[in-house]
Amino acid sequence: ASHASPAPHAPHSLHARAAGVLDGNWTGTSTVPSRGLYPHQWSWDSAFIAIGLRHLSPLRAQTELETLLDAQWGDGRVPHIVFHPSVPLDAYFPSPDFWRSTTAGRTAGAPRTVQTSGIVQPPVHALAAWLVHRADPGLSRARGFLARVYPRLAAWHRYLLHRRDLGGGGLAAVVHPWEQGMDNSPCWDLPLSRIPPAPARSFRRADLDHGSPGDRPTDLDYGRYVRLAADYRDTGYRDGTGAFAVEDPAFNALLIASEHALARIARELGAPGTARHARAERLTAVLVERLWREREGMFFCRDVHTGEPIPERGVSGLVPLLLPALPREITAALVRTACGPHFQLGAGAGLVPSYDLLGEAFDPHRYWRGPAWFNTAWLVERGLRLHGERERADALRAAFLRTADATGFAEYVDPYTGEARGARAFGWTAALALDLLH
Ligand code: 9WN
Repeated sequence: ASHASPAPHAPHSLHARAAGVLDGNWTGTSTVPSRGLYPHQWSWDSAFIAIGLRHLSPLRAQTELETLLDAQWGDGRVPHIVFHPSVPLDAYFPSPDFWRSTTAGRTAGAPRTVQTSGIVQPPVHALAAWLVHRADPGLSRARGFLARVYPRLAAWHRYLLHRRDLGGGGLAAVVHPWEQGMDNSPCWDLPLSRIPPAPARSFRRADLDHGSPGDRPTDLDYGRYVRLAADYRDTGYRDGTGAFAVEDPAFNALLIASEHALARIARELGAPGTARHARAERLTAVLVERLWREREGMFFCRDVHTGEPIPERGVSGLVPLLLPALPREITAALVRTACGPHFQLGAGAGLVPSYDLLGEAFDPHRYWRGPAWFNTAWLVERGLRLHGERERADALRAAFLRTADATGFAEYVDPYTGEARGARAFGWTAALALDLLH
């Protein structure tokens, strides 16, 4: 634990303001990413939010994860959105009437009493559950927190490692850009180019009520998102039939990190965790074998339909740095790449751009095509610290806190200037700032 703020609980401190954001976004059972733009519960947001909330209220952090896992489907998938019934349908698109989880998702075991989306997001949850437990083991044991979440998290990982092994090589594939969480990353341009867009008049983009069009994905991207999601829904959310399938390094690295966390959870519950640790190590080797690019010094996505690597440098290709079992020469190469011309860690705003600064598709303002995001900075910071890169980790942490503070906890920022883009008072920015303050 480190202490970046001398007076973390002073009334107007960064700590107090971050806590204020999380209080303002709390609904009673979970936390919304943003009151305006994202007024429901999002899967990987909740995991990051729980990691910060544990420093304010371990009970709320446990509840955050429990609420999400209560919406798990019978086949093990954890939906990427859990809808709040009291929020008007037109506040966010796609809304429950688009996903129709309770009818279209019936065969896949969608819950009957809560409306959800039918796709998933990165599995940060077991890692979050373990960190939440560690914040207050007494409360966690008294409430039987780990005993209750363990079987659900195990089923979640089983779903990803079996039903989503669409490439047959042992990694999980995402079937929609929203699943990977970096919606309009240039990494998706090639596989998305094969998808005929749904007509623009067939849907209404509620996001443009809150976000500036230049900061958000384009209408063409949205047409393709809608087509892919509607096709998936129309098969009853059956896996293995869709036109888009990609093995992504960050998604799989988070699954592996969470598998290590599940091993610790198993041990805490009195079962040996050794088999799970061994599996996480095997998966690390598979990740390297399938996605590592020695020449570029980073991981690339792989298009399952062509079997080819996708030649774009996204921040997702640096996230595996957080894995403990990576070979030393790979962690060294990742650090060199992060600090090199494509990502310039330590320069500009001091965060990590979401995409190659030298890439043709680079745009400093458009969402995941260049802006720096705080969750990826947190993940890279963790990786740097794990592999002994203390000075670089300290600098990244300082830049994170400075920028979160200066932007009112922005959703993302211009990677050169640190200027705020997207939503403010954003959930995971506040939560992860809190985490880095402890
Ligand atoms: C679609 C909630 C989510 C994040 C994603 C981010 C954005 C949604 C959107 O917001 O995606 O899921 O409407 O753009 O890309 O990572 O989880 O914060």
